[in-house]
Amino acid sequence: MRKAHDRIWARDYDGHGFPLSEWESTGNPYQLRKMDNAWWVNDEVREAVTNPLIGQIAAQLMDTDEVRLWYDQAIYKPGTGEQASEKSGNVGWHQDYPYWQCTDKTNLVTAWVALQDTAVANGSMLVIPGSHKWGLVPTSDSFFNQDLDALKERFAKEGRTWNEVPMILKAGHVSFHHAYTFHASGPNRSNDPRLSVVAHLMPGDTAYQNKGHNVDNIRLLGPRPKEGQRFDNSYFPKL
Ligand SMILES: O=C(O)CCC(=O)C(=O)O
Repeated sequence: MRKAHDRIWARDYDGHGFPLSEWESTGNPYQLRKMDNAWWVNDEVREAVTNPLIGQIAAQLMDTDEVRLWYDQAIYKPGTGEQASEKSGNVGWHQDYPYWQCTDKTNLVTAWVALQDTAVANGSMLVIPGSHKWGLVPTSDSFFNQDLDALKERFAKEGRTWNEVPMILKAGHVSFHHAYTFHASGPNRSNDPRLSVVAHLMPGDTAYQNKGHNVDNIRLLGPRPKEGQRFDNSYFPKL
């Protein structure tokens, strides 16, 4: 899987497809890299994000008997070494669901696969337990805002217990979070990149509903998606 990451960033793609968008270097070596729908161009990623065991666990969490892949991400958080003030690899406190308001379900889950032992020192994900019960919080589409303190100030309001828990994982472990769970990740202060592959998963009968915020995935339903149309074609494989 780590080699698969290398191949993705080197544009060494499997098959004859190509991704919705390719990774472009900004020239900043500390910048977070990610590719959505990496499974289109990489066999190892495809195998991981359509893994039946991950599907079985997600089915229990979502209380459904069928699970489909919504999309995946390959994420590369460069190591900053001693550059303590470096923030350009941060992922801001956010919820996933604001980005997915084109779906008629809200109980989607994400499986986050660690490709090395992962702890706070190398930029593990942080989560706020219980935040999945806060519902959709306005302006929480803040993945790309790298100021974690400012975001905490914005979201840690009265009545919301803000307890930051690091997801400490061994290589190959998988964590799961709900689409409303607040999560983020800080700097990777190690000398090695923090690699992960992420599967965003949905109940098998999830359909398009226009709630005012679309993602590129809508295009995968065809030129004129209709409300109620299920995300059940080959872009959304069953686990
Ligand atoms: O990898 C990270 O630090 C954040 C990942 C994330 O936002 C997600 O899996 O939903």
